[in-house]
Formats: sequence, structure tokens, C-alpha cells
Amino acid sequence: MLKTLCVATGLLVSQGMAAPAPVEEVKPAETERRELFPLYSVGAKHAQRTGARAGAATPVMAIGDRMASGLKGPISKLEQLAMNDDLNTVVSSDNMCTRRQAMARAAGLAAGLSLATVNAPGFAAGATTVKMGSDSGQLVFVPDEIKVCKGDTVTWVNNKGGPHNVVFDEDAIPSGVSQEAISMDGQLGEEGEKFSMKFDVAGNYKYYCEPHRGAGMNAEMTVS
Ligand code: CU1
Repeated sequence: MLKTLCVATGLLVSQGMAAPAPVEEVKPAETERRELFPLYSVGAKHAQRTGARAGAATPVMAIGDRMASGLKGPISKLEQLAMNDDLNTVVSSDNMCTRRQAMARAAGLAAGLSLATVNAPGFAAGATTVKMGSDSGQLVFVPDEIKVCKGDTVTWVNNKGGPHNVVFDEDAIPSGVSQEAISMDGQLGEEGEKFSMKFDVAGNYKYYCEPHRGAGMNAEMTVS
């Protein structure tokens, strides 16, 4: 009997103590949530930041305006017109070499070079390197097919498995080009030795390595 009372009291006590507690805890939790809710103000701050960024872009546009007005910009009006032409060419031309040249001229003008400098022959000339012998020692040119632009210089580097050389096929070069003039006289024996040649005549060229021609050390080149 006593035991039952004690248990009953215990239950009542525990219920009595436990019951109001959660009810009281709910309210502060809701209040806290409400306090956390000013997400709108966070959004407002974000909107302000976005506005600030948009404002930050204005000085850049101001420089552009100044360049367009030709007053104190880093490049002259004439140079900017030339640059615009070049950039249009970069976008519209489907010729790789024309685009590359226009890109180089525009970049030169933007960097403050004069029209005379960017119009000089060879300003946009490229340099291509071909390995003689693969890194693993295969008797091949790497790459064995290249596309260059008129006025470009190609450099062959003795990589592995030499001696190597570069001899053009007189039946597979543009007419009027001297096979002897563009081919190597000797051979490159030491690793790292180089042979460079500038190509000014457009067309297709085939060449080979004399010591390894039979092993398939052939390659081709297109000058545009
Ligand atoms: Cu070779």
C-alpha cells in the first residue's frame, strides 16, 4: 500500500515536474527562431553587396570610355580602331593564321605597343618545336604532323635515339622551294642539339630523317 502510494506519488511528482517543463521550453525556442528569422535583413545586405559590385564595375567602364574618347587613354584613337579591327578578325576569320596574327596584334596594342611595332613583319610569328625521337626512344618525329603559319620558325630538337636529321622530300614540297635550302646538311648526334628553319611559302611539306627513314621516321607539315 505504501509502496503503491510511493510509486503513485513518484509518478505524480515526476509528471508534475516534467509536464510544465517542455511547455516552458517551447516558447523560448520559438522566440529564438523568430529572432533568427531576420533573414530578410541578410538578403538586404546581400542586395547591397551586389549593388556595390555593380558600382565597382563602373570605373572599368569609365576607363573604356576614356579610351574611346582618345583623351588620356593608354592607347590612341587610331590604335584602338586598329585593335577593334583585329578583334573582329579574331572573331570572324576562319583562318587559323589570320586569327593568330590579329590576336597578337590586338594584344600588342592593348599592351601599349605602337602600330608600327605590331605591323612589322614577323611580329606575330610563331615558333614550333618538333622532337626527334620520342621520350621513350621510338624513332619518330613528335609530333609527326604540324600546322604552322607563313613566317613561322620550326625547330627540331634531337631528343632520343639519334643521330637524326631533317630532309625534305623534293617531290612533296611546294614548287619553287629549294629542297636543299630547307633541309639539313649534316645530322644531330648529341641530345639537345637543334636545327631551326623559317618557312615563308605556303603549302604542304613532307620530310624524313635520313638514318631512320626505313624505320618510318617520316613527318609532314602544312604552312598556311
Ligand atoms: Cu632519325
